[in-house]
Amino acid sequence: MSRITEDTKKKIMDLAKDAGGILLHAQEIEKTVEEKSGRANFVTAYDKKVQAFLFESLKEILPQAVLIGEEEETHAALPKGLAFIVDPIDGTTNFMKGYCVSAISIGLLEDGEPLFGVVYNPYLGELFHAARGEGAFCNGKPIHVSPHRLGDGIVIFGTAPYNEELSKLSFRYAYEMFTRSLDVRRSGSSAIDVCNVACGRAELFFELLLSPWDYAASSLILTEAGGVITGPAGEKLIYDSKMGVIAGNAQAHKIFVDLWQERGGA
Ligand code: 2AM
Ligand code: CA
Repeated sequence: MSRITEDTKKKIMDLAKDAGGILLHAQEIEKTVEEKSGRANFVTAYDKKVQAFLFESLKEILPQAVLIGEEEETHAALPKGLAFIVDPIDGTTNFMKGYCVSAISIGLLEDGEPLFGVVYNPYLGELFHAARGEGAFCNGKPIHVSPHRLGDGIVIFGTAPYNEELSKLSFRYAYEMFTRSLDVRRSGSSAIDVCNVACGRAELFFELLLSPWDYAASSLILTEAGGVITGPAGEKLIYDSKMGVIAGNAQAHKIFVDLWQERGGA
């Protein structure tokens, strides 16, 4: 039995949709862009605005939960008990460019493990959600990872543009996975990518460095959809530091992890 009520779940899902409206109506985004540390790492006034909007409501929905969001100056340590881990805009570079592939991501964790997750893509009006032990859904309909083998599948990858060494390695592994699949894709929103694997549109996703707010919600959606999500060597996901993320149906996931282990991650 989930510890959160249907009413609470609905409130969080409605909030993600309302936040999506802010993205759809955003104007003159490029004028509000600031660079954060490192390469290809941006924030817009809208990232901050959406986070403030989410935090204000989440505080009312579950006052006992700690709030952790990408756009804070300093992040609270992941506590025992309840914590929201929020990415107000996953796919900020796309958002700046008007590329229309970005999402609101809200993960709720209990004792460091995902309990509930919502990813909302306002451009397609797709709301993915999952509660631990209760399955995964897209717009209320149950979703499941694809039954297809990697050889008949699509691989989505992220390029980790903010880390030169990992970017090079990402392209090497992208080529390796390309040769074992039908083709590769790169979207710019890892939350949407993992949800696309969860609903069977692709068989595998990998990105060699992500932050907990990128996968706090989507990782639960993926596992509740019957998929497997770990670090590149098969290690358990953690939600209090950055790590690489490999998500797939069991067969596709194993092919990546086996290759990574065989090559010692090189
Ligand atoms: P963002 O758009 O919220 O920043 C694209 O490669 C994926 O990586 C997106 O999910 C993006 O999330 C995330 N990302 C971008 N910059 C990052 C950084 N410096 N560290 C970790 N993940 C990052
Ligand atoms: Ca973000």
